[in-house]
Amino acid sequence: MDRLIAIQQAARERRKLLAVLIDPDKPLTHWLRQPELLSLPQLLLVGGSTGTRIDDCIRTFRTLTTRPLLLFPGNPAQLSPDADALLYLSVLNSRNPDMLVGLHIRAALAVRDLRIETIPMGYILIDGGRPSAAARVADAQPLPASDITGAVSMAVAAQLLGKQLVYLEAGSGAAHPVPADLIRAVRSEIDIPLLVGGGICSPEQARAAWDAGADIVVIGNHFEHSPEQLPLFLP
Ligand code: 1GP
Repeated sequence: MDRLIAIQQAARERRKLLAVLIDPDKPLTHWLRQPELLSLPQLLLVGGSTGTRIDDCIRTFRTLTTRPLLLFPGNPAQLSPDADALLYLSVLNSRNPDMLVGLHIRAALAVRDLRIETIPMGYILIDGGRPSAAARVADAQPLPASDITGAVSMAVAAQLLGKQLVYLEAGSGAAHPVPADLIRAVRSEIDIPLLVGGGICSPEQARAAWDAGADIVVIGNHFEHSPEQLPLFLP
């Protein structure tokens, strides 16, 4: 099934989704020990700021779950033909043109030849209260969490540029998740589905993001330490 259509349909029907982020460079044994947990979130994102062992990771998780596996690459080495789709993301507040379009051009033929669904996504870094690997790797200056106009402008620009998703990212392990007022303002100005992640480590924080208008909440770190809590976070 077309993953983007499924996400758009869920957003239209106001069905909230949980995505678990799997970083191939981190220990994955907790998932191997309890693979049944992987059937609980609606989506699995695979990638990280620096990781390279994507192919093996996708193949392993393919044997553990039937859930869609979406590539969430930090660099063009993080591609795999065995994924269900690729989030072809541009870091909109990067100062490095490579992160906006340069890497995409260099990887374009390889991406086309993967023959998997490719979903253009605007990725917006919001200050989460501590330096993030995503901001470092992307050479981006995260927007202050109070800069609602800036975030709305970036998200609307993403939509006008033809992106199909917008991701508000506070950074993995953020001290503060993206605030609800910022999510709400962005949600009210765009029509495309909205992902929110970074620093979400309680069911209440996940609920607050969904209630503010996130269609998909993305959680990585917390489930690396406490995968057994996954059932508590379901939308
Ligand atoms: C990072 O938004 C994701 O790209 C998830 O962040 O690891 O803090 O949950 P956490």
